[in-house]
Amino acid sequence: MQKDYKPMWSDLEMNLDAHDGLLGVLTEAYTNIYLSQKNRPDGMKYFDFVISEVHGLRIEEIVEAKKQGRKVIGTFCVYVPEELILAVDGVCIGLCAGADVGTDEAEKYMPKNTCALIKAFMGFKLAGLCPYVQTADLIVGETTCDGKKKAYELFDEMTNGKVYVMEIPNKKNKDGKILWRNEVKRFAAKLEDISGKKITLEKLKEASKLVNNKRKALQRLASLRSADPSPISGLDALLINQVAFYDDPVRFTVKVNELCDELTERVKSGKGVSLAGSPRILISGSPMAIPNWKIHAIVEGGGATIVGEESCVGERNFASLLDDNFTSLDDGMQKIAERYLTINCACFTPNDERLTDIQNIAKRVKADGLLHYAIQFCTPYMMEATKVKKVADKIKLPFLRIETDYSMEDMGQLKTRIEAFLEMIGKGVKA
Ligand code: BJ8
Repeated sequence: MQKDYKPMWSDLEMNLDAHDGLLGVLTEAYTNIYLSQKNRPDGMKYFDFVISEVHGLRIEEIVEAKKQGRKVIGTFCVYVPEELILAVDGVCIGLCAGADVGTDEAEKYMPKNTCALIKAFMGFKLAGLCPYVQTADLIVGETTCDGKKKAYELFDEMTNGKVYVMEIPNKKNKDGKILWRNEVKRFAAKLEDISGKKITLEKLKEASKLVNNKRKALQRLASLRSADPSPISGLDALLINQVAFYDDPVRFTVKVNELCDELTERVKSGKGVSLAGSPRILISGSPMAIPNWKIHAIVEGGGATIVGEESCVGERNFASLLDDNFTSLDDGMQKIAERYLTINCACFTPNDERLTDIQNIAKRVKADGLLHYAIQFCTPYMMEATKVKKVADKIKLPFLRIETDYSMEDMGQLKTRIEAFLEMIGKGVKA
C-alpha cells in the first residue's frame, strides 16, 4: 500500500488488528499464486496494483465520492442493474466475499451447512473487515437462493436497516417478466429517493453505454482466450473478472482494452501462457468472489489452462449487452428488465438455457474438459450439476464435478482429483 490508511479504516469502524492480519494473509496468497506466474502480460501490472490497493486507494476514492454527495450501493448479484445505479451518479460495488473469514462468528447466526459465500459476507461484516460494506449507503439483496434471502434479513439488522431486497422471479414466464420489470422500476425509484437525483433519459443512456463498454471489454478478453495457446492465464482472467465488481468502470474498461491490445499481439505471434496443445478447461458453476482463486490455482498448477468461466464472475456478467437504443425512460426500463433476464442462474426453474450456454462456450473456447464447480451447500448449482454432466456426456467432453468451500483443508484431495482428471484428458500435462 502506498500510504497509511489506518485513520480512514478507523473512521469506518473497522477492526484494525484483525484487518492487519487479513492483509498479511492476502498479500502472501497473492504473491504465491499470482506473482509467481511466468510469462504474464505487462497489462496485468495495473490489476496487481488494484489488488494491492483494494482496501486502500479504492476505498479512499469511494470515501471522496461520498463527500461529493454520491451514494455507494453495495450488491451481491449480477441481477442488480448497474445502469440504474450509475444513472443516479452512484458508485456500484460488489460485496460478495471469497475468503474464509469470520466463519465462526457467522455460524452463530446461521447453520453450518450454509454456503461459504454467504458465511463470508456475514463473517466479514461481523469481524469488522470489509471497508466496502462500511462505506455502503444501500445494500441490495435479492430473492435468489434461500440462504441469501434469509441472510439478508439478518444482514439488515447488522447494518441498521441498509438492506433493500429486489424480488427476482423463479420462472422466466409471462408473470415472471412482469414482476421483474416492476421490480426494476421499484429499484429505480428507490435509487432516486436515496440519491435525491432523477433518472433522466439522457443519464440512463449514458450509464447504459458505459456499462455496455465494460461488458464489451470483458467479452473481448473472453474471446482472446479462445486462442491456442491462450495469451493469458485463467488465474489472471479470473482476477480481472473479480476486479470488474470494484473498480471505477471507466478506468477499468480502458485498462482491460489496453491489456486486450497486448493480448492480441501475443495471439498474432503465437505467444501464450502455456504450451500450445496443453489441456484447456472450462469452469462452470457458482461464482468465485475475490479472493477465491483455489480451483484455478490447482488446475493451472497442474499444467492445464482455464480458458473460460460460465459463472457470474465470468460470462454471465458480460455475455449479453443491453439494447441501449431506447427512446423513453419506460422503454429503457423494459430493455433493462429484458437484458437482465437473459442471465441464466441456477436459482431459476427451468434453467435449460444455461446448458445451451455451456455448450456454446465450450465450443468457442475449444475446451478439452469441463469442471463443474459448486460451493459446498450451494444447492442450486449442486443440483444442476447432474444436468450439466449429461450435456458434457452428450458432447463427449470429459467432466469433473467439484464441491468445496473456502478453506484449504481439502487442497490435497482436490489436487489429486484434478490431476487425475487432467491426466485422463491427457494432452501434454506436465509430469
Ligand atoms: S445470478 S449465481 S450472483 S444468485 S453460491 S449464495 S446461489 S448457495 S451467488 Fe449468485 Fe446472482 Fe445467481 Fe449469479 Fe446461494 Fe449458491 Fe451460495 Fe450463491
